[in-house]
Amino acid sequence: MVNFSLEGKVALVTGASYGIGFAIATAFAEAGARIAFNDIRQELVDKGLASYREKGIDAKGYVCDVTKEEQVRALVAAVERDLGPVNILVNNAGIIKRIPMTEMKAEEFRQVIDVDLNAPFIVSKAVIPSMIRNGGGKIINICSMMSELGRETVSAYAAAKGGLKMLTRNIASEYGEYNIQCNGIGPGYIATPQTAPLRERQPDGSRHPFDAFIVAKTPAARWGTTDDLKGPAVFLASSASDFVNGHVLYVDGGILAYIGKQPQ
Ligand code: NAP
Ligand code: GCO
Repeated sequence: MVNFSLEGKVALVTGASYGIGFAIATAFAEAGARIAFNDIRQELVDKGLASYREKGIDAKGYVCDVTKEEQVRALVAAVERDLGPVNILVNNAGIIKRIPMTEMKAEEFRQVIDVDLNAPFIVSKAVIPSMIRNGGGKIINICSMMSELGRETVSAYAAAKGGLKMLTRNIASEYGEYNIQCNGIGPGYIATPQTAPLRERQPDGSRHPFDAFIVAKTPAARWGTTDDLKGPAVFLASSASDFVNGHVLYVDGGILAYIGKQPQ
C-alpha cells in the first residue's frame, strides 16, 4: 500500500505561526508527525501555539530569525532536545517587497535574498548532517510562480525564488545518495496575509484589479487556499515520494500551463 503516513517523524516548518507554513504543519500533524515551528517574535510564536492548540496539535514553537546562523543552530539543537532529530524540514519563512527595481535600494534587495534564499541554505545546512546520520530526510523549499516568471516590482523576490529552485536541485544532487529528498512546492497565488494587499477591495467596493487579473490568469478561476497545499506537502514529506528528488511541484491551479485568455 502507498504510505503517506508521517507517524513518528519530526517536522520543522519555518515561519509557521500562520499562513502557508501553518497549513502545511497542520497537515503533517494530521498525518502523524510531531511539529516544531519558529517565528521572529515571541508574540507570533504564542499566537501560533494558540492556533495549533485550537486544532488539537501539540506543536513546539521557538523564537528564531532564520537569517541568523547562530539562532538557527540553537533552534535545531532545541528541536532535537525537545522532539528528536529533524526528519522533515520545510523552508517556508519568506518575505516580499513590491518596489519597482530602479527605486529599490540595494539593502532592500539584500533583505529579500537573505530571508528567501540565504535562510533556506542556512537552515538546510543545519539539519543535513543529522539527516545523513539518521539514514535520510525530506527537505521541502517553498518556491513560487516567481521561480519561473517575472513581473513588475518583484525583482528581488523572483531572483530569490529562482535561486531557491536551483538550491533545491543542488541539495538533491549533492545529498541524494544519503536518501535525502529535496523538492520544492511552487504555490500559485494563495490567499494569505502576504498577498492581502493584492486582494484589497477598491474604495467603490469593486475587486482589486490584480485580484481580477489573477482569477483570469488561473485556469481554476480562483485564488488558491492554504488547504490546497496540504496534500502536495504531505506527499513530498512521506515515503510515497522517496524517488522524487530535485523537483518543484507547482500547485497553481494551472497558471504556468496557460497562455492567458484570448481577446474577446
Ligand atoms: P506570510 O503570510 O507572510 O507568512 C510568512 C511567515 O514567515 C510569517 O510568519 C513571517 O513572520 C515569517 N518570517 C518572515 N521572515 C522571517 C525570518 N527572518 N525568520 C523567521 N520567520 C520569518 O506568507 P505566506 O503567504 O504564508 O508565505 C509562506 C511562504 O510561501 C513564503 O516563502 C512565500 O514567499 C511563499 N509563497 C507564498 C505565496 C502566496 O501567494 N501567498 C505564493 C507562493 C509562495 P512575520 O509575520 O514576523 O513576518
Ligand atoms: C506577487 C505575489 C507573488 C506570490 C507568489 C506567487 O506580488 O506577485 O506576492 O509573488 O506571493 O509567490 O507564487
